[in-house]
Amino acid sequence: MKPRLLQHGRLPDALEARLAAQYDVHPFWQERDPAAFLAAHGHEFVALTTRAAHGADAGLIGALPALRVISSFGVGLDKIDLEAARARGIAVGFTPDVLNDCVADAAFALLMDVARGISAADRFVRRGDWPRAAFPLSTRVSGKRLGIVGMGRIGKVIARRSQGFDMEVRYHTRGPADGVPYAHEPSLEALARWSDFLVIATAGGPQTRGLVSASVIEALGPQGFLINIARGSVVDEEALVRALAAGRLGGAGLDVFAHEPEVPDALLGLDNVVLLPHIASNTRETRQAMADLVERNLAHFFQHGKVREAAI
Ligand code: 8YV
Repeated sequence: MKPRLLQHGRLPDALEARLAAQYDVHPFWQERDPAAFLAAHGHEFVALTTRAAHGADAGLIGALPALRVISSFGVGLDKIDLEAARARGIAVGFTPDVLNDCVADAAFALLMDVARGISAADRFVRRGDWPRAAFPLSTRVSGKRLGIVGMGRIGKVIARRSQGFDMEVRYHTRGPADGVPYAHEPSLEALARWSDFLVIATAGGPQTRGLVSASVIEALGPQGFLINIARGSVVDEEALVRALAAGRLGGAGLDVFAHEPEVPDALLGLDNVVLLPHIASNTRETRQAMADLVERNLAHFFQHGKVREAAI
């Protein structure tokens, strides 16, 4: 008999087909009354798939008393209640590392775009403004100072990318990271003051909520640029919008927002902001690798009792 698997949120089509061949999958995202479904059928499921955007909260985990394994499509764990899983001995698999390159590339795409005005210049050409006016001067990237918030898997790749642009790197984490050749800055505000570009590459969740506060944004200042490929929750979004609108921050490149898919209206008219719909890992190659790992984590669990890439 195939293990019964609850699918929380859509997954890439090919992965859904592969999972359906191996597991007795129920598409939970189609349920009109999820609570009633869980009350009647929650006890049937031994496996759960989810994605970073949906996670698995204590309520869902609690409604699945036979659950043994969660396999999440994504590296972010901020929406999975790891404590609830740990307390029940539920294995949690996720997809780290395979997305580092594409997320770091996206951070650099945003950085280059917002500094050089690439998207704004594209709009300028399309509007037919070129024959009538000169495009305003932009900001040099090469040789500048790059501050990185978080020096995990993705932060390290962003730092490596920056070496091709002869940038000086410093980073902020709670304590210095092992084996990292860049200067550690214990104060995030001091790092922001020093930085030309501040890139957020730290995990979301309660520990980092609002870490990039109004005073950090002020410290980055009117010549500084903020890049966020992590989670919207890490930034005080209202303070960010106010600073951008008032010219107290040079610009921002954002892949993530506090209330996705909502983007603050005030940002839509600003030319010093580049806005992406949370696509940093969204390449065919990386999504394939993530899908493979979601499948492999489950297969490994059912063969060996533990997932390949364990979050806890
Ligand atoms: C994806 C992400 O967009 O991995 C993450 O944590 O935020 C992105 O890679 C997401 O996982 C898809 O839900």
